[in-house]
Amino acid sequence: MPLQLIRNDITKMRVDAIVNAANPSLLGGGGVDGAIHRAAGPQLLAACRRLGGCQVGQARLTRGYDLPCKYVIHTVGPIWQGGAHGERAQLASCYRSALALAASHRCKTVAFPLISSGVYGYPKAQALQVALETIAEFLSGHDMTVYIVVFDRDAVQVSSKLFQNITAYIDDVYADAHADPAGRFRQLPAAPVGGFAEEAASFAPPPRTAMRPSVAHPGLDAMLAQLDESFTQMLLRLIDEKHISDADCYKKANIDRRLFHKIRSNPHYKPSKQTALALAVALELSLEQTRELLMKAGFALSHSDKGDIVVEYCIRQRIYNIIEINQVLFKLDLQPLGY
Ligand code: AR6
Repeated sequence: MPLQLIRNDITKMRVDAIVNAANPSLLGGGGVDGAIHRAAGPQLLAACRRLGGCQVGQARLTRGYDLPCKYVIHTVGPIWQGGAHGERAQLASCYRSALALAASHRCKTVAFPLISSGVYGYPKAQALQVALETIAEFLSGHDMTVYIVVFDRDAVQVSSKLFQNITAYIDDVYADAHADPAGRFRQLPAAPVGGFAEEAASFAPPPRTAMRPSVAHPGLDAMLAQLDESFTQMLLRLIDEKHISDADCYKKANIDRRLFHKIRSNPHYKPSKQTALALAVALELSLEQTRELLMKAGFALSHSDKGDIVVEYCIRQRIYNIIEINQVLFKLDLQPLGY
C-alpha cells in the first residue's frame, strides 16, 4: 500500500529510510530525535556533526548505523507560531525535501514521524493533514511505500461529525447483527428422540456409485465451461465504463502498481478483501456493485464486521476518499483498505 498510517515506534521500522524530526543544529535533542540517536548509536551524532546543520524545510541524509533502516533523513520542521507565519508551507517542504532525497537514494520504503507535532507545537490533526496531502501528491508521480508512524491514536483526528456518524452507524448495524431477533437462543425446543439420527441420515454422503465423474453429472462440464465474469474481468470492465486510466484507479485505491498489474494480467486472480474493497471505493461503486465485485473474489460485506460497516457507511454517503476512510479505520483499530 503506497501510503500507510501505522502506530509504532519509528526506531523499530525495517524500511530503507526513516525520517528524523530534528533541529537546525542536527546535533540531537528530545522527542523522536532523541529516540533515533539513542537507537542508532554514537556514530550517528558524528555523521550529523559533519553535515554542519540544516535549515527549516530542508533535509539531510546519513546512514542508519545501529538502526534497522539503511538511512536516516533529518529534516527540520517549523516551530508553530499560530499558523500565520508560513508554517504550513515550511512543513510541506520538509516532507517534499525528505521524499526527494529518499528517491535520489533509491529508497522504496520510507517512514515519517509527524514532524513538528511534538516539541515544536504544530497541532497534530493539522500536521497529519499536511503530511497526508504532501505525501499523496508525491506518490502520484513516484513508486514508493510511505509510512506515517504515529505514536498515539489521538494524533489521528477524523472530522468529529464524520466520526460520530460512523460510530452511531456501527452501533445501530452491529447491534442489530448481534441481536437475537427470534429469541433463538432463549428457548431451545427439546430434540425429539431419534431426531438427530434422522438429520444425520439426510446429510450422509451419496452411495459411491453416484460419485463417478462427469458421466453421472452431465451438466457439470458445461457449467464449468460457462463461468461468470471473474473479479479481474469485472474490474477491467468497470474501469473502461468509467473512462478512467489504470493508474488513476490503483492510485486512488492506494494500491501498489505491481499488485494492480498482477491482478490485471491474471483473469482468475483472487485479491484480498481489503484490496477488493479499495478498488470498489476507487471506482466509486454503489453498494450493490461493491457487493457484486466482492462476491467475484469470494467475499461479502458483513454486518458482523465493524470494518465492513465503516466501508458500507462511507459508500452510502459517497465518501470515496480512501485516505479519509483509512483514517477512520485506523482510529477504530481496524484493518485499512488497500495493499
Ligand atoms: N516514534 C514515532 N513517533 C514518535 C516517537 C517515536 N519513537 N517519539 C516521538 N514521536 P518531536 P518536533 C512523535 O517533539 O515537534 C527535538 O528536541 C511525537 O509524539 O519529536 O518536530 C528536536 O531536536 C510527535 O507527534 O518533534 C527538535 O528540537 C512527533 O513524533 C524538536 O524536538 C514529533 O515530535 C523537534 O520537534
